[in-house]
Amino acid sequence: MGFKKAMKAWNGLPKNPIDKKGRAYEIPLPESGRRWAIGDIHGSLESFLTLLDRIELSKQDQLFLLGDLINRGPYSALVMDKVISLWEEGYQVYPLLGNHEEIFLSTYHAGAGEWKSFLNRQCALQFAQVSTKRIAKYVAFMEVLPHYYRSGDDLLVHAGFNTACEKPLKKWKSMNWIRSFVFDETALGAKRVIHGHVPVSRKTIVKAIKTNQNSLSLDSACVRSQIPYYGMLTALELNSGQCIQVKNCDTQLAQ
Ligand SMILES: [Mn+2]
Repeated sequence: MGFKKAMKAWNGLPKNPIDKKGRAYEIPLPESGRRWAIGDIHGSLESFLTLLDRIELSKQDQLFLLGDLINRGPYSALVMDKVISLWEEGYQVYPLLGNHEEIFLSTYHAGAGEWKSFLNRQCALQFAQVSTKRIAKYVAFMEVLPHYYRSGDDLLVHAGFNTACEKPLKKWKSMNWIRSFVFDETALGAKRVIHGHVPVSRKTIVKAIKTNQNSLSLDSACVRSQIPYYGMLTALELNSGQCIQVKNCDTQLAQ
C-alpha cells in the first residue's frame, strides 16, 4: 500500500471526525496511559528526542503535538521522519497542522518555481537535501493532519480559536494563525484550550499551569535559545499538570 493510502487508512484516528472533512477529531481518553502535549518543535530534533526520553513515552500514552513541527530549526526533515516513525510503530501520536505545515503544503502545490524558492530559504535547508520521494511522504502526512483535537474537557489547537465570531469551531484559518484570543467556555464547549504558536517564556508556562489558566500556550520558543528564559521545548501532562521542559540541545544552530 502506498504511503498516501496508508495514511488514509490509519486507524489511529477515529473513524468519525467531528468535521466531515477530517479537520477535527475527538480522541477518546486513554484507558490507562497519560496525555502529553508538546509545543512547537520547529525542526529541533535533538530537543524533541531528549524530551521524549524525559517523559518516558509508552504506547499506552497519548502524545499530542501542537503543530509547527518544521522550519526555523536545523532538522525539519528528521523531525518529520521521527513523528512518522512513531506513528508507524504504533505510538498514539496526534500531531496538529500548524501554520508552517500549511505554508509547506501551499508552497508545494503552488508549482515548481514557488517550491524551488522555498527550498532556497534558510529555514528550509534540510528539505533541499532530501529526495522528492521523501518530500511526497511529508506532504501526504501533513495533508491528513487536523486543525484541532478534542480530548475530554480540553481542546488542542495550534494557535487558538476566534471566539469573536459566531462559530469559532468552524473558523479553520484562525486556528492556525490567531495571535490572541479570548477563552469562551460556552462558545468552545470545553474547559481549557492547549495551544502553541505564541512564544512565551518558560516561567509564564509554569505559572499558567499552577494557576489553572483555561488557555495555555506551550510554545517556549525552542529555537530561540539566545533569548533569556526561551529556547526550551515543553511537554505538559494534561491530567496531572506535570510539566517537563528541556533546553534546546541541537548541535547545529537555528537558522
Ligand atoms: Mn505557528
